[in-house]
Amino acid sequence: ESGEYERALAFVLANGIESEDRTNIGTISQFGLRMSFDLAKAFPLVTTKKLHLKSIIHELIWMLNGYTNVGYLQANDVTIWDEWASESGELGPVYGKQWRRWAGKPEIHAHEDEARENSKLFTVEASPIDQIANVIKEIREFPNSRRLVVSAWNPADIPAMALAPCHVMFQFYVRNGELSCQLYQRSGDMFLGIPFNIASYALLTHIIAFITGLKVGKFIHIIGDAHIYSNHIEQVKEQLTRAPKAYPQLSINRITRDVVTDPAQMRFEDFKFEGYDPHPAIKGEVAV
Ligand code: THF
Repeated sequence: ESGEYERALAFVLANGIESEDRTNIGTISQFGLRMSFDLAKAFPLVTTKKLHLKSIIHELIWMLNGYTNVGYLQANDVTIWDEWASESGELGPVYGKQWRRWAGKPEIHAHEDEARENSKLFTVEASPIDQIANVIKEIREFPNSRRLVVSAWNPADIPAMALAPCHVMFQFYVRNGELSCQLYQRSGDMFLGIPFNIASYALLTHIIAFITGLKVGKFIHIIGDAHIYSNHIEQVKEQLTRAPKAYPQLSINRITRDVVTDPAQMRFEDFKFEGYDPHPAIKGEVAV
């Protein structure tokens, strides 16, 4: 629903508690926010300031390809991860790595000894886990599953990451032929990051629905530490004077969905947004 983000933003502005933070910029913060967007109606692209859609789409394609180096982003003029990258452009084992190549070994239980004896588990053991492919397979085979979860929070890998995952995990839910998604975000930059994040997970839900032949349902966004940086307060006040407009519609341009079996095959040109008519952009510095 248009206005859902603005309500959450206004809530943090009115009720946020002044806090010091890792970046030393200072925030006002609230804990435990929830927003819900009906993807069946429209695509939740914030309208009270103009968003750079190109960055959002390329960032998601980048993650879905398992990339962790800003090279792909830079080649497409997307700079939003530059601040955290090493000289070679590396971010460490961040989202792309955990989504597509989680380096865990499945635990072998006693009752599986027999299966292990005679086959596959040995070969499976050492190979990385593709959580995205697994969740797509699970959606296809067991749409009612309560395990449609992808986790980016890998405690063993966190020390090597440029930034610990803000988007800790997401879960899909299928009912009545509709795919819904709920995200748990541990930390959310309400002015800069959150509008990007809403659009990104809405787009992810559309992509997975497209590939699995489902319609889109809801996107539910849960935020732990929801904060406004002290150097964004004026921008937020300006933004909240603006009336939300109608959201755009997304269509995915592919002749047949059967051609796409892996979301990494989606291309920038596949996504067509119609009716995005936002208020002007508002600049803000990103806290590093
Ligand atoms: N760190 C902080 N402080 N805020 C975040 O939103 C954030 N992210 C990612 C990782 N660390 C973060 C990076 N995502 C912008 C948007 C998203 C980012 C980082 C920066 C940004 O500057 N947006 C501007 C310019 C857009 C553009 O250049 O395309 C904007 O006006 O929206 C949360 O995922």
